[in-house]
Formats: sequence, structure tokens, C-alpha cells
Amino acid sequence: MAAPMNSCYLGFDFSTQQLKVVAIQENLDLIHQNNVQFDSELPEFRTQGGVHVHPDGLAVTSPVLMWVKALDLLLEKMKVAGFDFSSVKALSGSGQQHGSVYWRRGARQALRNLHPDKPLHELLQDQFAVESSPVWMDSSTSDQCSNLEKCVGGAQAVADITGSRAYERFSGNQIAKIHQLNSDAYSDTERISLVSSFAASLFLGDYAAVDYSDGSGMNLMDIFLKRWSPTCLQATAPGLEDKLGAPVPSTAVLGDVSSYFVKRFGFPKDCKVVTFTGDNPGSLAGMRLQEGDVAVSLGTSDTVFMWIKEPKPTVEGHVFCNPVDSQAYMALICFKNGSLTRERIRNSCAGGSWDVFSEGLRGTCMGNQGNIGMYFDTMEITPPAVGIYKFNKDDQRVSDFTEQEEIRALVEGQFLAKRLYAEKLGYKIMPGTRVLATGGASSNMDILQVLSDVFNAPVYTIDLANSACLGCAYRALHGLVAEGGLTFQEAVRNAPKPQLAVSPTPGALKVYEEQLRRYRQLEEIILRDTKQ
Ligand code: ADP
Ligand code: XUL
Repeated sequence: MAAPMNSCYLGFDFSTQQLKVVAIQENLDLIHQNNVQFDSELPEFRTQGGVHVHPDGLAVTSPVLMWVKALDLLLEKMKVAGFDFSSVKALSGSGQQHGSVYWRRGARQALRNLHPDKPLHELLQDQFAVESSPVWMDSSTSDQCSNLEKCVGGAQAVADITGSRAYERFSGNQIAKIHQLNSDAYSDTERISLVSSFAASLFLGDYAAVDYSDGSGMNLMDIFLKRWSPTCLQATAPGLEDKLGAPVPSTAVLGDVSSYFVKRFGFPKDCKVVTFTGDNPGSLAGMRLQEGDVAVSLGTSDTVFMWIKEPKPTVEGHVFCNPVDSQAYMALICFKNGSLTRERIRNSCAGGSWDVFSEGLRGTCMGNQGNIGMYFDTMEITPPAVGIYKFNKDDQRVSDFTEQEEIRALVEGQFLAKRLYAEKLGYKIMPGTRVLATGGASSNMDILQVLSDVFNAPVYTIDLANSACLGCAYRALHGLVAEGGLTFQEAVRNAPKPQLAVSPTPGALKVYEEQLRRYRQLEEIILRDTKQ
């Protein structure tokens, strides 16, 4: 039976700095959006940018109860705004990738018996064996990474199985660290979730499975066989398979929403929970990425991702299972120094104003008269370097740029790195290549103009900067029909098309080929010096 026109689908995104939601109707029209900012709306958790950076500067965690409380608050805000929960046919969502959640023994029972009179954060306050969840910004597990690579036979061997060499932020290495340094908490853990499957568990009222796509960000799953790799499990921690549960396809329907949500908010009893996934896979769905396109997400982290059919994992970048097509894959490169670094330079060089920041970009020319900057405020992922490096047109290190030069050096440097690493993964700019931009900074046309010039390709955006939420609302809708064989593309064919935002400035190709060549060389020198 066809669903009535007023049925709707929800997509949530548990991201680093906020929890967001969008609701779409059956015809894919957007009818509601809402969000909760962690720092300002839940100040009792004292996070900055949604996280706690520990004194060693390497460990980065978020309080798991903050995410639970954010959901309480978000649903209350939706209720106050008059949102009709009884029309929700299915929901899905995404989470920042790699973060891990440790449910204490007995938590499954608690999840199954949530009392609708109380908020979730009260009901679940004692249900976590680890209160501070390690998140993707963490880089404290170098020892565990070396151990994994040693046990499996080297960095490339780990990549050949899991799609990535061992990375500090990947959940398996975080789990190994918790097992080694906090063995009581590890023994007391009944289930380990990713942020995505943890969020799905809240809605399901039971433990939700990890999906193949987000599960690819753990250094634990064989991305070709789509099951946990016994070698990686063994190298990580004892008894891990039971604590993880089996991974499932990203399109799987997990079950009906918990009776808690039916009674407290009026969701229909048969509202389906479709598997949650990572935020980058969610964005791939939201942007309806096609083969040949390259997506650039400018959020707290900056990421570049592409749809690929025949992956050949290397030691740079990652290969994940594709969230909308189980036969395909996605390649992803993550840059830690994204929006927070742009904000720092905005504050120091543009008086805290994005408009002045933009004027800085418009007031300087392509190529920044030969000046090049690399801004790794915290230990970068790609490349693994830390520090601020500024070079003049003669490749000499300098200590200062003017404010406007600094703004351009930052943005050009960030996009040159993206092009460099995308090309290393086999991406080629061809006639017809589209760059699809998303994330908070994609609302800034002057930043997008630099992106377009550096890639020498047109940049498209979709109306909504929050493509991960939207993608998950689409995935919720597709999840209901996926078993019948309808592809994701068919299910969302009427969604709004990405819109052309900016085109490359004439002459960009020549300027940035030269800057890219120099950037590559300068980066090699920095990396060589860092190693010494
Ligand atoms: P998250 O990773 O939390 O999902 P978002 O994709 O929502 O992050 O992006 C949030 C970031 O967007 C903020 O940290 C901010 O720096 C950036 N941002 C918002 N508006 C602008 C703008 N006009 N120009 C540049 N950056 C912006
Ligand atoms: C991807 C990554 C980040 C997080 C947070 O590998 O670490 O993009 O998903 O957004």
C-alpha cells in the first residue's frame, strides 16, 4: 500500500559539535530541520567544539551522556516546534566516524526497559563502562597501531584487509588502548558500539548492529568479505567478537522504534529504524555522488571522498564499503585541521568575521604571489605532520604573511593538499568532473571559489549544508524498499539536483599546477625534517 503523502522520514547526524536532524516527506521535500549545539546548549559537559582535549594533547574524548542528553533535548525542541512524530515511517542517521561507545554489562536490559516518563540521560546514566568516548580527533594510540601492523604483517597488509593502514583514530586501536590501560572497564563492557550504532541503539531500545560502511573505519573488518577479520580481532583485544556483534549491510532495517519513543513522543509503533552509518558515508548518500564526481566536505574535519568500484587500498587514505550500494566502495581522505583552523585564522586575521575573511580572499590573487602555507594546528592525519609552515615565492621559510596573505595561504594550502592526496589515490580531473561541496564552510562562496580554482573544475552544492542528515533521511526511505530491489538512485531520483555554485577562474589551471608541484615538494621536505 502506498504511504500517505504526509508520511515522513527522519535523518539524524551525531556530529562532533552538534546533533542535527532533518525530516523529509515521501516526495523528498524537506519539512523540518533542527539541531542542538553541544558547547552552548549543554554547557554542563564543558566541551569545546564538542570534545575534551586531554592534557597530553593526544587523547580526545566526548562524554557519551552528552550525546544522550542532546537527543532528549533535540526531540523536545522538535515537539515544541510542533513536529508531528506520528507521521514518521522510518528513521536513520549517522555519527562522526571512528568514535566508540562502551555499554556496561546489563545495559541491554536497561535499553529494553526504558521508562517513558523519564529522559534518556537519566535512564542511561549508569549504563556506560567508559564515560568519555574516544573520538576521531584522538591520536593517542600510536603504540597500538604499531602493534596491529606488526601482528598483521605491515601497514600495507592491514590496508589490504581493512581498507586502511593502522590509524590512531580507528576504533580497533582505541579499543586495544582501553583494554590495555583500563582493563576493568573493558571486562565490564557488554557491547562496543560506534557513535552511529550507539545512536541507532537508543532508537531501537536494543543493541544495533554496526553497518559495513562505518565498520570499515575500525581497522577490524575485512572490507572484501564484510566480516570481522580474525587476525585483526586477535591483535586488538580478547573476546572482542562477542562485544561487537556481527556487522550488517548499511541498508538493513534493524526493527521497529522502541516503545519508549511511541509512548513519550507519539512515533507510530511500526516506525522502522534503518541502520545508522558514518557521517561521510551519510554525506555520500545526501549528495547522491556519482562515479567521476569528487566530494569535498568542509565540516569540523575536512574530507574528500569518491565512489569507486575496484578498490586498491594503499597506505594513504581509506577505502570504506559503500553505504548505498553493497557492491561498491568509497575512497576517503580525512584532514583534521579543517573548520577549527579556518576559525582560528578568521579570529586572528579577520576580527572573527567570515565576511572579512572572505574579503581577504577577494583582495588577493590566485596563487597568492607564490606564498604557500601549511597549517597543522594539531597533528594532521594526511600528512602526519604538526606545526605551521609558511614559504615565500622562492620556497624560503618565512615567519609572517600579511593578514590577507595568511587567509589565502590557509585556504589554498588546504585545497592543494586535498587535490594532491586525491590524485595520489588515482583521481583525475577530467572534462565534466564535478566537485560537490558540503559541510558548514560550503556556504561561503569565496572559499568555494578557491576550491574551484585549485581543482580547475566547477563546484556544486546542494541546498543544505548538512548533507549527512539529508542522506540519512534518504537512506531511511530507501531502507524500506531496498529489499524489493529498488536501488538508492531510483528511490531518490526526484531529489533536488546539486546546483552550480562557482566555476574556475580563467588561468587557474596554470597557476595551480605550478603551486601543486611546489606544494608537493615542500610537504616532502617538511615530512623528511619531521622524521629526523
Ligand atoms: P560538523 O563537523 O560538526 O558537522 P559542520 O559541517 O556543521 O560541522 O560545520 C561547522 C563549521 O562550519 C563551523 O565550525 C564553522 O567554522 C564553519 N562555517 C560556518 N559558516 C561558515 C562561513 N560562512 N564560512 C566559513 N566557515 C563557516
Ligand atoms: C573520517 C573522520 C572524520 C569524522 C568526523 O575518517 O575521521 O571525518 O567522521 O566527521
